[in-house]
Order: sequence, then structure tokens, then C-alpha cells
Amino acid sequence: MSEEHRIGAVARQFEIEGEFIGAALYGNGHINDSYCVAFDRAGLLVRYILQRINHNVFKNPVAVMENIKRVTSHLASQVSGQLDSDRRVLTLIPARDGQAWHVDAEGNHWRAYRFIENAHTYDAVESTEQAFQAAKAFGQFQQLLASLPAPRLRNTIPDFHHTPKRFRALQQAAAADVAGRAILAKQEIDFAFAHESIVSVMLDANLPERVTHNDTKFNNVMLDDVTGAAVCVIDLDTVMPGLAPYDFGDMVRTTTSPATEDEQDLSKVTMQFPMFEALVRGYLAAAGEFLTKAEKQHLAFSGKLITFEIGIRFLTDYLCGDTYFKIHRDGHNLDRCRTQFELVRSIERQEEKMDRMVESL
Ligand code: ADP
Ligand code: GN1
Ligand code: MG
Repeated sequence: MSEEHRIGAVARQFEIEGEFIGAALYGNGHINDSYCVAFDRAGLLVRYILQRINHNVFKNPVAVMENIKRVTSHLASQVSGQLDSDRRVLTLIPARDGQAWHVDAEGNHWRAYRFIENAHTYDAVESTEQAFQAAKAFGQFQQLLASLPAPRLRNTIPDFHHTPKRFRALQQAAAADVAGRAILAKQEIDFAFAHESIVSVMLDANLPERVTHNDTKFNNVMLDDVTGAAVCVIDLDTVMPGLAPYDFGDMVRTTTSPATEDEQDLSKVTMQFPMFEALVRGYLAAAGEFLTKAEKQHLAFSGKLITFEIGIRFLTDYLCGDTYFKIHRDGHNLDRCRTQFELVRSIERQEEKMDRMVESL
């Protein structure tokens, strides 16, 4: 059986009517495998997103799916009756056995979502309006989930944004040097170690726990093809208890530089102030009501911290021999790390101005 037909067979395990037409790998995620699958339903082309959960990263895929079920139903109830409500929230297609997921013969967990049509994700930001839209969508996402009924969501990856632990993992990886690459990453290791003083700042600030997305990359929000407005926040595997500024920080990391995350020409990597300003305005338009003063005070800093954190995660993975993030070329994780650290430098040069901008609102 071809890979495409194998995917078709998985798709048929879900409540999907019609004839299977085809399947293709989709998107640029670093963790899961996503496929776009197409069905013919009485002459109508209907598409779905089918995803295989990476169980090396998500050790408890059932907990991930239980979180996603609760989160998507809550969001759906919150936007119900509003314009375009069926595109504003991811909709899980149940498996034929009634579960929200399917387990294949190899033990892989799969899920299927309705395809959100006439909208796209972007790997690099193109305008301040896009930045504003993305930040407002992630702010609304937090705001809508503030009323999620108990119990607390499961921690799908423990200590996901525990920057001090990420730092210790880097120290260990550099010391062990299992892939013999530390010599090739000396400058990056030195840069990382010189930043130790920032790693605990956010956790030491006693900020309130909230339901957060935790992976607010610009390419995790879909923008409408016609209006450019944010339609839907996607990639819900890491929605769990967390700190709001970490979500804002990942927007700064992924939505202020004109370059993609793995750009090799570092002269293209820069924190564009107007993009930051648009992010702050968009985020506060939705989250301004519930954020505390202390959370607001950490918004500019969060950009530096999360960019540093993801940078050291790429570096750690490079030193460990590329076992976590998908790579598409030799040295890919080191390139990604360099891009993050260049962005940290750019943020550092503008940090005071960024703080003043947030304070002025
Ligand atoms: P990953 O965790 O691997 O990043 P995502 O859930 O972000 O996976 O999905 C990968 C890509 O697939 C997204 O960037 C987006 O372009 C597309 N995608 C995901 N869900 C949908 C959906 N329901 N409708 C349309 N496109 C989607
Ligand atoms: C991964 O799945 P994806 O590509 O949206 C990672 C994030 C990183 C991001 C860096 C579960 O996100 O934490 O910030 O790559 N997801 C996980 O691009 O580790
Ligand atoms: Mg994604």
C-alpha cells in the first residue's frame, strides 16, 4: 500500500463521509506530521487535516487529546452564534469508535480536524496589520479560556516554559557533547552561558497562572485570504496552565522579524519596532482587561526571554544530535539557534524603547 493510501485508510477511521481522493503532507511544523486529506462527497470536495501526534514529544497523547477536546468545545460554546463561528475554532472529527482520536496498528495516535478553508498561515510576517491580527487572536484565545471550567488542564509537557530547566539541559548537553558538535557551536554556547542571569526572571515574578497556548508562533494562527483578519488559533497540543507573557513573547519572536526562523543571512534578522507596537496593541485590545500590571510590565522582556529559550532549545537539540525538532538539512538546528540569538541581540538594543512603549499605553 502506498503512503497516500495508508493515510487514506487512517482517514476512514474517522466520521468522514464520501470517497477518498488523496492526501499530502501539509504545513511546516517541527513536531507532528500533518496531512491534508481530500474526500469527494457527492461531487463536493471536502478537506480535512489529519495529524499523527509525535509521541516522543507528547508522552501522553490521550492527555493531549482530552485537553484539546475540552478547549475546543469551550471555545465553540463561547463563539457560538457569532459571524463565521465554524471557522473560528478547530473542530475535531470523532473517530468511528466515538473517541476523539484513533490509534493505529503501530500505536500512533491520530486526530482529524475540519479544514479551515479560505485562510492560511504564514511563516514570516508581512505587515503590521497581520501582527495586530495575530496578537489580538491569541489575546482573545486566552480571554475566552479564562472561563474554562475546572479541573485544571493536564500538563502535556512538564516544565515546557521553565527557562531555568531549559538552561540546565543546555549545560548538560554541552558537557556531554554526545554528537561531538560543541566545538562547532562554541560561540553560541558562550552567548547562551553569558545570559544565565535572565533565565529565572519570569518565574520569580509571581505572575498568575492562566490557561495559555504556549506555542504562539505566527504560523499557528490562520488569517483570512480575503480580509486578512485572524480567523482561528490552531496547534493546540500545548494549551495548558502557563504564564501569559510567555505567549506574548513567542509572538515577538516569530512576528517581528521579516526573516523566517531558520534564516541563514543574519543581516535579515531584526526586531522591527512597528511590528512590536502592533503586537502590543493587538494583544492588549483583547487581553488588556484581565492582564495584571506585573504581567504587562513583563511583555517587552518576554520577547527576549522566549527567543532566548527557543534558541537554547535548538542549540541543545543540535548538541544532542537532532532528536527533537524535525530538521531538513545538516546544521539546521544550529542555524535556527543563530537566528534566535541574533534576534535576542536586536531586542536587547531596543529593549528600553519597547518597555517605554508598553508603559505609555
Ligand atoms: P505542528 O504542530 O506540526 O506545527 P499544526 O497544527 O500547526 O502542526 O499544523 C500544521 C499546518 O497545517 C498549519 O501551519 C496550518 O497551515 C495547517 N493547518 C492545521 N490545522 C488546520 C485546519 N484545521 N485547517 C486548515 N489548515 C490547517
Ligand atoms: C515547535 O510544533 P511547532 O512547530 O508549532 C515546538 C515549540 C517551538 C517551535 C519552534 C511541542 O512548535 O515549542 O517554539 O517548534 N513545539 C513543541 O519553532 O516543542
Ligand atoms: Mg504549528
